[in-house]
Amino acid sequence: MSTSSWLSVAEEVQDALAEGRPVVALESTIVAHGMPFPANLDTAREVESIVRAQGAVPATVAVVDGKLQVGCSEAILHRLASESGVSKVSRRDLPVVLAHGTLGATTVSGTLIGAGLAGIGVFVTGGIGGVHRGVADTWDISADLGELAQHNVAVVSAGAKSILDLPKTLEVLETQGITVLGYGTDEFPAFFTPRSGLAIAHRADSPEDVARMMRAKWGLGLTGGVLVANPVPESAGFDATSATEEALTAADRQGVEGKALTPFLLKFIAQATEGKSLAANVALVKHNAKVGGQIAKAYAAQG
Ligand code: PSU
Ligand code: MN
Repeated sequence: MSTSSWLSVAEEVQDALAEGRPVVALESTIVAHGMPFPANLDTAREVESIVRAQGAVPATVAVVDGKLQVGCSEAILHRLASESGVSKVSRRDLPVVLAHGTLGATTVSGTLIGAGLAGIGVFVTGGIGGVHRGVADTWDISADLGELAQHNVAVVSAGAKSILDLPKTLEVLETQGITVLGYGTDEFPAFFTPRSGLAIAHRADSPEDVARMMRAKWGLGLTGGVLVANPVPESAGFDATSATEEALTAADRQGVEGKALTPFLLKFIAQATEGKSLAANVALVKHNAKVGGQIAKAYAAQG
């Protein structure tokens, strides 16, 4: 079914999909570029085991040996977390990294392609990319937004990253027809913190509720994603507003742009907050993994 010369789906993942059992896709840019070693590796492993504890099979996506790999071994996770020079891969980069056979970490956008091709309905990340602040000058809008519109995948995310222009990010999500659901909230979460002050149109209060909306959207034949906006737990939330301002100023001064910008900002904020933002990031990803595993289970049960 899902293995071609450019795509490889791990056997465990293929078996689960064939039998209609729950599967959760996971991205790898957060491992290679979003967190420092060894917190990145510890988090990647813990996220996989949280997904398993909910009764779902984890499928970390990456580019390995000339294939888009859906479901990575422990050895590959270790390489993604520890090697330097791992590419950050979205749709435009995929052909190059595949052709060269080099190691690539997929962003939310790249991971959506793998999940879509394999037929995985639920995907867990930390926070999606979106419209960057200063977009009028830079035109920097994450490929995540366009890709979310193209695949029948529900993405569990702590809103969008607070380094972004969140009102404009919500506008693009609406234009692209992406169904944004506040998970137990009426407000769009802001990554490190549960609140942004921005109201969203729809909410869901249980995994079954989300799964039913996924079934409704795709059952009707509507293509495109569902964004489950799951707030960081209150106790783990952290206000990184001033560190974010500092990070944006530093990026501007140093001329950091393009694909380097998001990793630069996350690293700067983690250093400026002495690891407090990193702790919040780890906590929100783990929380998303739990909720994502539950949604995958409910989705499979409704199939
Ligand atoms: N969530 C995190 N940390 C991250 C990311 C998400 O907690 O590093 C990554 C995702 O891979 C997302 C990417 O797709 O950041 C966005 O990058 P850009 O803004 O360049 O599109
Ligand atoms: Mn960008």
